[in-house]
Amino acid sequence: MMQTELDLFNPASPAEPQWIGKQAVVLPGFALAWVDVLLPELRQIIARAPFRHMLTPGGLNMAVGLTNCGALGWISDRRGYRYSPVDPLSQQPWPALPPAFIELAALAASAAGFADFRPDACLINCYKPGNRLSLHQDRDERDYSQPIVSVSLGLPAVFQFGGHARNESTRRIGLRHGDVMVWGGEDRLRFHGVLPLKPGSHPLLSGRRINLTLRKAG
Ligand code: MD6
Ligand code: FE
Repeated sequence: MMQTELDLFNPASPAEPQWIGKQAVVLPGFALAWVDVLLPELRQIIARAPFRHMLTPGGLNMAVGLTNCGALGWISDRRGYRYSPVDPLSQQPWPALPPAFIELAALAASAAGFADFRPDACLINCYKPGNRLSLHQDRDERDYSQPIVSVSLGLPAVFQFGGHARNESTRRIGLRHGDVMVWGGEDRLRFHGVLPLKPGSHPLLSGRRINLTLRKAG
């Protein structure tokens, strides 16, 4: 079946919010003005809590590199998926959420109609060419009434946005450097994933895509 792809890659398309659900929106370029602040913060976080390939409960290493900042960090191992206040690699608390991450997330959430969003966790994913994220739901957080704010940096990716059952058809959404996606409410538990990253070179992040997802986990 043909799938329609939102044409966010077309530079001629307006940088206006693109609603992809009743309570899910892409804010093209929303984070561009923040990149100069976000990248140095990211470098410091990664120096203390490096990207690693976590083990799935099934015993496979995830292809996407992963780390966290904030009071809680999302982890996976043989025992399952959960949030932990401690980095299992260092046995230390995760690096703190930089104030700029919190401000950006709160501003984006309010632009999407979610007032007073205050994240306590930021999952940081690092994709290399060929890496994908299979369809999943985000359901390890305590309060599904809180939205998720996702910030895309580096190489562009194609995001899959599905329904409330794994077998429902998915829509494809192009996400570029600086795009922010916010989703919550009735769209909060939709299945979603990322198609294999195409090779490329980004001026700031070279051959990588980094995605931040800011959540209220606890
Ligand atoms: C990614 N994002 O874009 C992976 N989950 O690399 C997610 O899995 C995600 O972007 C929930 C809400 C927004 C997201
Ligand atoms: Fe997710």
